[in-house]
Amino acid sequence: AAAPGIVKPLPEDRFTVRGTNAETRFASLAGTGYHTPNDRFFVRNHTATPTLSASDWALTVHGDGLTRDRTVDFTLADLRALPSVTHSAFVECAGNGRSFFTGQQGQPVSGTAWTLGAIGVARWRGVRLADVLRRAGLSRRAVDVLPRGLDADYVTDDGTNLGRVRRPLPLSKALDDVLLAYEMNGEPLPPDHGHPVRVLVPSWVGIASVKWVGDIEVSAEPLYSPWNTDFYRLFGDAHPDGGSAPLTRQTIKSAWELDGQANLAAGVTHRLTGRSWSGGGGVVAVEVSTDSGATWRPARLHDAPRRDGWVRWSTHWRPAEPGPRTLLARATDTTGRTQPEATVHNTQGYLFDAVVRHPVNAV
Ligand code: MTE
Ligand code: MO
Repeated sequence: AAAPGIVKPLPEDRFTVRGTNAETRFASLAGTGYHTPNDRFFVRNHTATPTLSASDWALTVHGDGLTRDRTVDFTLADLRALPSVTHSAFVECAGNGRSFFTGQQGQPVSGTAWTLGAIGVARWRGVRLADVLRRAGLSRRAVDVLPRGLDADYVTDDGTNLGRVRRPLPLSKALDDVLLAYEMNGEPLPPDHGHPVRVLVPSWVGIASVKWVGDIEVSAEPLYSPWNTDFYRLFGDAHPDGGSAPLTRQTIKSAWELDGQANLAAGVTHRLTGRSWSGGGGVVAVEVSTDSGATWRPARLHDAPRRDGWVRWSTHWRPAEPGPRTLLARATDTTGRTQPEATVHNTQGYLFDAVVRHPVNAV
């Protein structure tokens, strides 16, 4: 079931495939561990997965934000010789949950109609971007850092060539917690997730985590690309002055590890599970409702709040009578923020954070 542009097998029990994108089915995470196994981690490709040779690969760091405007190359062996760090973090598409703008709020949006499965949490191993930039010779004038992928040029539906996927990071974030990752869950980075090296920007929207990185421009002037000007900002009635600032942190969400319209036997107690996460900090509480929101009760949390990660939770439920039901889950994070009833609309459907109505059937 491989889709054009995706290398790993995409069995239907794990993925919903949309063109060159594959969404993780949350039901397939039930009973798996904290980290999303590589074979069920979602894939978001603007074009197609390139097949790159790790031994031929090199990263070029260049630009007028380096001392004496240098150009410095790093092979994979060079990166592996630097001190390594391992960090558990999610990658989540800015448009995760987008389909609910239309499905729950009746609002039009453009882009891939994800449900909630455009997220995964992995253990990433690599080197700190800060170490690489300092070794390349960071100048005090540097302000922006622009990683660019080695995948093909992205041509939009109307035929405009936007060039290779690239998006600037402010220097402050680049020097904070960003990795150049070469391992995912203890394996070399798989082709679909950026082999041999990707950028990993903890807690930020997925587009920041550029895969198959080939060069990084360090600039003394602010940099722009379609991925921080035309996309990945909030546009629409709530943002009349040309859109919001470029998106950075992800928002807060919860998902049940159940397919939509799952059948659950009436008169039987079920143990139901799910996961909640927030780019604003760890999740500290999750409440669930099995009666369309009339009553709520706390779910049992199985993980401590984890910045950049998610928490697993469970609840027990015994549907009394057969019939359609709606399950709800709502998370609160360390900043005290709780998922709202609705998300303020933006035309490209980013950062959906409202409580999702999950339909099931008691049978
Ligand atoms: N990097 C490159 N080079 N090309 C891409 O198409 N897609 C971005 C980002 N990095 C993309 C990329 C988007 S929109 C997301 S959500 C994440 O990669 C998805 O990462 P994953 O496919 O490993 O889940
Ligand atoms: Mo994305």
